[in-house]
Amino acid sequence: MVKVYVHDNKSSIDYRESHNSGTELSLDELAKLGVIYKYCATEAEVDEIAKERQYRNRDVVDIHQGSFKNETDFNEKLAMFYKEHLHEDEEIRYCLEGTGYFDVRDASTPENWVRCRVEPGDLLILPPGIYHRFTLTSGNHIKALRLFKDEPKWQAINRSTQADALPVRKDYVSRINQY
Ligand code: KMT
Ligand code: NI
Repeated sequence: MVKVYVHDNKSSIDYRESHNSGTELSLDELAKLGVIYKYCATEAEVDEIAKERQYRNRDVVDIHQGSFKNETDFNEKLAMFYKEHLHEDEEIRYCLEGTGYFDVRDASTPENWVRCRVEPGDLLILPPGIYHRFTLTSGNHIKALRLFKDEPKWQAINRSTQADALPVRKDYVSRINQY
């Protein structure tokens, strides 16, 4: 079951540590950021969600030290995932094995990150336009399903003033402000 809390914003400590400030958020509060959480006991339940939302493609990523040529490649990949970014499409991830942190920006306190710790069975749907980042936990391993629609226009756009001005970002911000 996912655990959701405000990140302590302490950059001096390895980003794979928990960084729990002590303030927990409910799933309703998470939903106010446009992030949907579902627990799926089986992959058949994931298939249902994929069908409803018309996701026809998927792949599996297995992220741990051993899946990379060397430590440098591993660290570079982690650094890339941890860069604050958005997508023009939803990001749907289902944790199969291991654990990971999805950090999403809080709408009311934009300097804060809301950290979602996922474990097997947890499915997260991040809305288009939300700034977020990902990292492993100190367990250093996640195996996850990534869902895509037919033609995945799925690209990470790093945070910048240009990204702030994109229609997808503006739409997200205006939707969030209506809650
Ligand atoms: C992303 O967009 O940050 C990712 O897809 C992270 C890897 S999925 C566990
Ligand atoms: Ni992403």
